[in-house]
Amino acid sequence: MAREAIEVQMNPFTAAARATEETKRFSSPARLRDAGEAVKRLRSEGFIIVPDVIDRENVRAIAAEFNRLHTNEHNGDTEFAGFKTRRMYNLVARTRILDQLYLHPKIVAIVEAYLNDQIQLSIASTIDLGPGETQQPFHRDDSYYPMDRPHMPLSVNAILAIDDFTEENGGTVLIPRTHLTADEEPASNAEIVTAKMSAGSVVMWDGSLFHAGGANRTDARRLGISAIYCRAWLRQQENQFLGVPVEIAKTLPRNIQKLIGYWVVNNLLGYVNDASPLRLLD
Ligand SMILES: O=C(O)CCC(=O)C(=O)O
Repeated sequence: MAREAIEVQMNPFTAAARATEETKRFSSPARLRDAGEAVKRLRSEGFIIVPDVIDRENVRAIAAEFNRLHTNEHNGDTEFAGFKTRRMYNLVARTRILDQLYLHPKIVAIVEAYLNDQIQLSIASTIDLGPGETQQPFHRDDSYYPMDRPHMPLSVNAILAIDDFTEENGGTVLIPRTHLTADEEPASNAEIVTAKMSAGSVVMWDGSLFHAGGANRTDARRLGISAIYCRAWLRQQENQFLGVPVEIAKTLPRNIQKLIGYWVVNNLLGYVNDASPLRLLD
């Protein structure tokens, strides 16, 4: 047995034991290196747009799937959720059509290289802005982690555009560089950038960046799919263990099982009877 493996068994708190955690990445070292430029921009600006992540045919298939799944019951009942915005949660349990997004090699490599940590899916939801929707209040996704700001990046949101995102139809609005500040709210004269991108592209931002869904001034809907990833040792926004019934969890691809939390983190977090929770799915 390798020295490190023995050490892990003996004492999970040693440097060598902790170093073995670095093997828990979905991305190859080459992919992580390729993410370098995107990571630099995420660090400095707080957001990036990755063009053409999902091809047209798959975008059309995803649109058709949510046309089927969404009903008007999914409209919000607060200003934050949007009275004219349909949202559907717990998507891992509902459809397999988004596995291609959750584990997209480019997206996952950017998240892993940026957080430089083991990651998990915190929440996956649709955000479908209806005509006449007003702009959502600016907010930071990671506000539910009560830490002094600025702090280390904890999460990355990735929204896939199923319709083209424009200034008119409610493309996400972002306030550059606010992930680096401790401000309670954005300055009234802050620069605001709209994520203008074609369907199939993805806008990604650090969970500390101020942003909001834009106002939809068109007569068509604007559908985005949001996948928020976070460090694997944080509490997920959605409770994936209850949200995804175990009968479904057992049938998921291995990396999706890991991504929703069936994996040991930092050698000690999340095990069952001293073994990986994955064993319970086999
Ligand atoms: O739909 C968008 O563009 C962003 C929405 C958002 O940030 C949220 O609902 O928390």
